[in-house]
Amino acid sequence: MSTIKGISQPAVQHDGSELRVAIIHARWNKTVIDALVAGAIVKLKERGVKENNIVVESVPGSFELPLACSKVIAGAHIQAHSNVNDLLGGLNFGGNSPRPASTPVPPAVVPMPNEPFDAVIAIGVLIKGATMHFEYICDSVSHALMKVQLDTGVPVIFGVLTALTDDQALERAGLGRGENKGHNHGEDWGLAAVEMGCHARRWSQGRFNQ
Ligand code: DLZ
Repeated sequence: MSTIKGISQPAVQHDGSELRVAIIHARWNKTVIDALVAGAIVKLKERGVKENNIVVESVPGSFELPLACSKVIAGAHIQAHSNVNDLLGGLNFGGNSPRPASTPVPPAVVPMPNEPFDAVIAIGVLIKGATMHFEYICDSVSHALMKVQLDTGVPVIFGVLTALTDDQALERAGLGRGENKGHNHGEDWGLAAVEMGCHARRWSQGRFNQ
């Protein structure tokens, strides 16, 4: 039987080519995490996000995700306001004067993207165990991630699976062990990051759909 559940496609295909996105993932339940992170990256790139505008950081468990998202968002703002060229401006990498033969060729200065993040994807996999740990972490992490996005104004995509069994988690990463491989939700999170990143830029400029 078909289902009525699920997301409908946006009216336009969002262009991520100008966006900078961070993926922060936990390392608990790594098999599932790896598939979700890979799925998110595939869709970010498919929507045009450039490889050097995708930052991936890991933390031990899902409980650490909110603080990590908050710090990474704040760090990128500081990075954006410090001018890398100013820091290198005093250095002379050769100029016009001849270089002695013994002097090593200086490395090329690779421009680092130093823009704030347009969106952050927080990825974790919580699988219920025998104790109440699961309930406490699910509840606190989901509230805290919501708080981070409202406090910072940067979209935080909720990529935290809260599964009752291993199989539920595997199926939500497209790794189902039965006939039903399931769907990789990481892909949806990548698309959501591009869509929300584009919306947030537009809305913050006071531009709205007619
Ligand atoms: C402790 C714990 C447990 C029991 N289960 C999970 C889990 O299923 N998924 C996950 O991401 N993290 C788990 N953790 C670790 C906590 O999130 C956290 O890293 C530790 O309690 C240290 O703060």
